[in-house]
Amino acid sequence: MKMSLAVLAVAGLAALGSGCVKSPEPAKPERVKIGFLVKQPEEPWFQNEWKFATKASADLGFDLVKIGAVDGERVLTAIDSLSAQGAQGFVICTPDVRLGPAIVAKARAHGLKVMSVDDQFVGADGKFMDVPHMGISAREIGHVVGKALHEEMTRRGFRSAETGLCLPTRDELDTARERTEGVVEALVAAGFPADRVFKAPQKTTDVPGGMDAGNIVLTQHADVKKWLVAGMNDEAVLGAVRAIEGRGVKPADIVGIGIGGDVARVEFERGQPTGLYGTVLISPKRHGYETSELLFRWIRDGVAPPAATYTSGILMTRDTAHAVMKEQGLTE
Ligand code: FCA
Repeated sequence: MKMSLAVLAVAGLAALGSGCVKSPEPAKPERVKIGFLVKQPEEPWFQNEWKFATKASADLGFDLVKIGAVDGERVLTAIDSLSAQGAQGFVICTPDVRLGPAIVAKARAHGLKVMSVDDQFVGADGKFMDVPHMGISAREIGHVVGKALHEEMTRRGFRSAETGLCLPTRDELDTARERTEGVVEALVAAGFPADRVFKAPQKTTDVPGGMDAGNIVLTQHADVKKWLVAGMNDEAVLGAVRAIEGRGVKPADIVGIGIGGDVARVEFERGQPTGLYGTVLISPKRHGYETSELLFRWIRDGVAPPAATYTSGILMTRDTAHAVMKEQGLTE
């Protein structure tokens, strides 16, 4: 039952006036229910975030509603539906960071707490919004990729003049732009010529999106003999690597290094090495479990999450993947 504002105000004044009126018993805390919305539910990274969020809900005792929200309309309907189901908040990787103001407005209207994960909301002024966030330390991870690409090309004896960096980009998404800028910064700092960096924008952030961008680069630079490949995630790199392999370039002449781990792990299990040489392993456990836990504690205990948390990554290659994952507790 909802009391009108006027009734509440009168009751409040009466309580103040009497000085000793007992405040009503606090409502019995309901069981916490939170939503976890992701932009690309089919991507292994997001599947794993959900998996670890589910683990948190079981460990800590709250209800979790997983929602694939692939466009703005679905995000906004999902928030209404979460509120109708009695949820008190949600974690979200939004399909478009510029939806931030609309998401926050709707969450506020329903009294829901919101935390962003992976992709940080951007306000109308173009700045990151003041919403608790957990993302990866994108530029540093890009540096790890760039340095590793250079080390491997040197080890294989590629000459710069015959080599190109094939780089699918997604500059409208900050975390993606910082990753790919970081790659180029480290590669150029190590001595790779800036004019051998060949970029193409990705329309979608999945394997086909990486492949299309890769094909554009390949068409424009058909003379390149050996390829380094980087991108915002494993999918982007794998797509571009497949495009290069599809033109008959041997895996020995391709050094692709992704960011993620889940897609690369499957690729590393293939019998023969492919152009996907390595990846920077990032943590869906931290992004799924910790964000849910932070939101849960915010709702239950009133403890707000840190303003921003940026998680790190670890380089692994086909040869070291097993050991790295074991060390991270991700495999036997
Ligand atoms: C973004 C990407 C995902 C993943 C995540 C950490 O949301 O789209 O693939 O890399 O950041």
